[in-house]
Amino acid sequence: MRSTFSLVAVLIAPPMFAATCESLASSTLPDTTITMAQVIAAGQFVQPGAGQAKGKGATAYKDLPEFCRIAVTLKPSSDSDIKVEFWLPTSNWNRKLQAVGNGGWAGVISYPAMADAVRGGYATVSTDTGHVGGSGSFALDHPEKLIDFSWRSEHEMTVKAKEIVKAFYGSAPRFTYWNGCSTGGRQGLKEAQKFPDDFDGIIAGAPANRTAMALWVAHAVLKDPASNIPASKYPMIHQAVLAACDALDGVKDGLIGDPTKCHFDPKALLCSAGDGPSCLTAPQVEAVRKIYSPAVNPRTGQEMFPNLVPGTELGWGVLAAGPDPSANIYDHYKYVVFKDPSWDWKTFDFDSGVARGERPENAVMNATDPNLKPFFSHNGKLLIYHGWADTNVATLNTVKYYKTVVDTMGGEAKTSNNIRLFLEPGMGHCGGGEGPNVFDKVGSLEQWVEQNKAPEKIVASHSANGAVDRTRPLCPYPQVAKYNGSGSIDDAANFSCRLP
Ligand SMILES: [Ca+2]
Repeated sequence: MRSTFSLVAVLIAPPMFAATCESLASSTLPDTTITMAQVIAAGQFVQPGAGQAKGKGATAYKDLPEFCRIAVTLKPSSDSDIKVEFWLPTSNWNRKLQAVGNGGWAGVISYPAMADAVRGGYATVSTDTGHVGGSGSFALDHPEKLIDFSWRSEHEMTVKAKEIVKAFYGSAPRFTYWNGCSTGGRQGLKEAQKFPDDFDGIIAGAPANRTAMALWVAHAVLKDPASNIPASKYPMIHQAVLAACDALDGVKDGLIGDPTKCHFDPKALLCSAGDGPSCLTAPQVEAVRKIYSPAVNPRTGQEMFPNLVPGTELGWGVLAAGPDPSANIYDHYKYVVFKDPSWDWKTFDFDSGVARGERPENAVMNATDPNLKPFFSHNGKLLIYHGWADTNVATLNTVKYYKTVVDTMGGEAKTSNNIRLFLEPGMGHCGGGEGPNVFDKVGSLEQWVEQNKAPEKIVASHSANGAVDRTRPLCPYPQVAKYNGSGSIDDAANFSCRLP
């Protein structure tokens, strides 16, 4: 009996592996050099490079399961030098592939995000996007490397990852997902727009898909010393905004549910005489007004880039601390748009400078194409999220993109099964902040893709000192979370998603 049972088990069990990890070193893939193929024992991964120096070495990865680690260099153009790693769990693979995105100018493999994916049972892949280091200087005189960063490395790694998965496990992934925020959000949008067949589902958080908002804020606050706003005043301004707008959503909870409804005039904080820690000088009032106002073309008066909203004040240091604009954006204009490392942001003209940025060779990073028909046609799902207190990427920029897609694709009824936007009151850039900011993005997307269960709400939590102190539903835009009128305002169960 026992031998019969064993035989049956062998016959019905699918082969776990089609190849050993080490044997994948001799795989042949186009434009690809395989530089490593080895099994990393459970808990033994050590992050190469700077991460170790920052203390992100062995301890951060000691809970990782055993996986097959494959490193390659891709050369789709003569100037390309794209590093990619594939991590394939050697047991309990969930038969899915999760590609993970980058932050800022990338220049590094996203090891922590890969680790999260492998812990969840996914095969995963990440790229450094074709250069080393977090500056945009690589793009100067290297148009092919700029293309690698903008979209080619992500697409190429995904195509190769599907091949590697098949070679190792003997079957293609049942589902393939993208998970990224900031630059990773932009990469996700670019994939949906340009390579619609790469993914079944895409998570695009706070997509940095096109902006000069950072230069607008720099011009408003940093150009004239009189307009500088000391960081010590951010909390004071924030409290004034909350006093004016917190209750507009029906609940006094320290959060502004819909900042577009908040019309706070900083003139209310004007110092009666001189300057002081709890008031703003006249030039500071004007600077704050400009932060809350969209960037406009000085010649035509046309709005060009959406503004930061009231409620973002605690994060203004990102763009307004000075003495220069945030490096991510400054680098873009130095190395990509003006191709001059000594270019001075103070000379930027919001008419000709923006037009220059829109020239095709300078706009390769933009991910603004609203035509997602090919992605929707194969039932791809795009889950976009963005914190309302984000100061790196304007939340309204994402709202604008979402609306453009909905309009282009025939209205909400026709698009809500393929694209949904979730806005998080009080959440910062990709996470953190005063509002609920931890939520199961991947699980929500998977239910949508695999069970056709579109996310009607996603419960998010906020923690302090390691304990959850508030939960709240995130709602598909344009719905917002409304208090039902009774029960704790810290319990998601007492809120419903409704149209404002
Ligand atoms: Ca509120």
